[in-house]
Amino acid sequence: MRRFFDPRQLAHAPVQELHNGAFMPYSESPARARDILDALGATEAATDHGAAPIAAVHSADYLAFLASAHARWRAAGRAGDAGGYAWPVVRRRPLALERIDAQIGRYSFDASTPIAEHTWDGAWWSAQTALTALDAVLAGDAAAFALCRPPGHHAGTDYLGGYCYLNNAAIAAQAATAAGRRTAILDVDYHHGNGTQDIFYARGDVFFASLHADPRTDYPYFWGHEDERGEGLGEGATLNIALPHGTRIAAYLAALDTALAAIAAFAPDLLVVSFGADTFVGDPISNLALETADFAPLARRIASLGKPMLVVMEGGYAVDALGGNVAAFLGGL
Ligand code: OKP
Ligand code: ZN
Repeated sequence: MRRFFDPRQLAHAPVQELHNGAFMPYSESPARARDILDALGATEAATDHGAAPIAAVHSADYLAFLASAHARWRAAGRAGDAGGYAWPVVRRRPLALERIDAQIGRYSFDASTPIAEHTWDGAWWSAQTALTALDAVLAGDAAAFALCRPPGHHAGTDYLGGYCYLNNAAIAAQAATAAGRRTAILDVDYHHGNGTQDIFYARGDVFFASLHADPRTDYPYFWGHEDERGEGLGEGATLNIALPHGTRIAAYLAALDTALAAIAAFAPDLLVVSFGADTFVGDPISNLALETADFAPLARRIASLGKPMLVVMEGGYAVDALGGNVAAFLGGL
């Protein structure tokens, strides 16, 4: 299987500084990609597909914001990485504000997603890596792996959050759809892929299924509840399965079978898998209980759908085990 990674993704290297001057450990680090690369060996770089496939998912105003946010933060006399701390959520009317601090609130939903000097470049090449791996699948490969980093599944049309800036899986799914493939997305990261869900929520042409920790107990809290099933033309094209803490592989595979049956009923001809290894028992920010050896049967079960498959990397924060977990998953394909 061809595996894609672009070294320019490493340029995104945020250091989160809190407003009291303390530094917060930032889980989504370049070391994650390095650990996966050590386990995978050789990878192929991305080719630049330009802005059009990204603009097919994200709004022009959001992209202009993201590309310029760090420079404007600095121009406003601020130090460190740009980060949100005030959001227009409580009965506020939509306002077109110029102040960078206000715009960060407008275009984000959490305080854990700093915009560093080279975030735009890293996110750009992460998306291009997904598009390049998609090309291999469109050309006939049974599967391809995009080592995307920063991840993408929490980013919506016009917002960042959850360490995500550009939604790599959604950008690839949209490009596959534009290429005439009926596309389903399966999200098996520990966290609900709220951005991906939002992007396709009112559309019936792309199916979205997600297995994740119950949002009543886990981030991102405000999405991923099982009664969220899509709306309008997308009614029934979203499937959410919420799992309790401590879920092990047997119960996980049973839930996966439910998602795979729904995907099979949609009859896609291409599958995008948002793969997070943060379902691992040793993950420092998560609470499911999959073992390294579980990732191969998990991947095999997904592959049993028999659809051409693009695997896009999302989360996974047990850095020392991450490469082994990813290798186990890819080995199972
Ligand atoms: C990204 B992905 C702050 C907690 C913030 C954010 C989790 C983002 C996960 N103390 N948690 O889905 O792996
Ligand atoms: Zn996650």
